[in-house]
Amino acid sequence: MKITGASVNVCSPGRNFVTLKIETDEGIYGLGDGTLNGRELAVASYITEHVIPCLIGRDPFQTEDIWQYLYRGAYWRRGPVTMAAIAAVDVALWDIKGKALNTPIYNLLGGRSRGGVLVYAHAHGADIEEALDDVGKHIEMGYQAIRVQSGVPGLASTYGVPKAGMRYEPAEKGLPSEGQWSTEMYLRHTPKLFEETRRRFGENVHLLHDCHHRLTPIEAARLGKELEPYHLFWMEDPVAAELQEGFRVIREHTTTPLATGEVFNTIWDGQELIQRQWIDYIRMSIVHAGGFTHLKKVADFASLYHVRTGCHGATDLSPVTMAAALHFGIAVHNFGIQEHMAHCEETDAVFPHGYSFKAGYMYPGDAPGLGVELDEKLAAKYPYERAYLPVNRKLDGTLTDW
Ligand code: EZ4
Ligand code: CO
Repeated sequence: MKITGASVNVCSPGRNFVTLKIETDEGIYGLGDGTLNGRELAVASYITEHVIPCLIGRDPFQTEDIWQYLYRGAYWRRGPVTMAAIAAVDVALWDIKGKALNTPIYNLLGGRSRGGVLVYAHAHGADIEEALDDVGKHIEMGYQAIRVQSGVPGLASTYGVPKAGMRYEPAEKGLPSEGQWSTEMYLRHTPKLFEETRRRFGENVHLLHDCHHRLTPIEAARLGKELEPYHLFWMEDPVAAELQEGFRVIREHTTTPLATGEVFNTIWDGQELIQRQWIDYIRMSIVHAGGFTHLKKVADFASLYHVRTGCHGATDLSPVTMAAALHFGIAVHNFGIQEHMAHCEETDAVFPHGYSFKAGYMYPGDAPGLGVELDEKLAAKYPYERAYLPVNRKLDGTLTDW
């Protein structure tokens, strides 16, 4: 089999997505997601201008060799743009492989290690009451694991909480909006949020929380300690993780489990975190970390150190990545949990898919390959619209992590 052509689709059914389609001489094609929130066109251009010309004529079954060719062959290694482009190619090739062999991708990754993929949903509210009502709604929907975020008294906006009456979608059209941040206010508020959540819902639901890279190690250590009575499934991204050693301080002070890595691109971003057992869950995703070929190696490495997977799965990871994550999650032995932030109706219509949700678990479906389509006609009705993630400032105006 030979690759005969490839094209990049950029569309915006509710939000922007970058999708690669690779075609072969046998009429089989594959899809890959290359969406990088707020930087979509950089990946689209990287793939179109620099990657597609090198793919034509290659055997799509050679996923390892093509991965190495794109990674080592670029000379300029790693980084979110490069790794999202490589992921788009890698996932499209695995989709082709599955379709050609007439089997779902999970069978090529080791088969089923479990019956379903445990997912967690997002609950949020402007204050604790609203957040708790949202937790209740998600429990009614069948979720067994729920991330809880709430507005912080005194701050005009907070990560993870939508504007009144809107769906939560971090990227917004137009230039970046500016959020406000106060660590003091956040640290005073957050233990109360979880105290109230446990009081209302008891111990029979997994609770998660995302600090979104905003604390210093010693601040995160304090929060982790104060959250211990509420037995979180994890505390996510307590600190920005460029400095992996920052996690050592947190780890020395608290038994609250730690998760990080949604912004990592390769194992080299989190190798020490895993090897030193400073984290419990690695959040790298298929789209931002080089596809199945790289993420499988990350998971196998992590398994040696009791670290489980907890892949990023916000709405900026397209249904193509969601399907990929479910094949991955059902197959890898050290799977932990999968994030599930449901897409809007427009997105689901543009990407018809076979995966499903039932009673807290998701299932990849049994279609050959990924089990996701791209309706190109419908996608054309939603042209790209420039959008950015917010930036964040402390109360005195200092730019800080968002
Ligand atoms: O801010 O996907 O855990 N989920 C997250 C997300 C990220 C966005 C960034 O594009 O942190 O909401
Ligand atoms: Co996060």
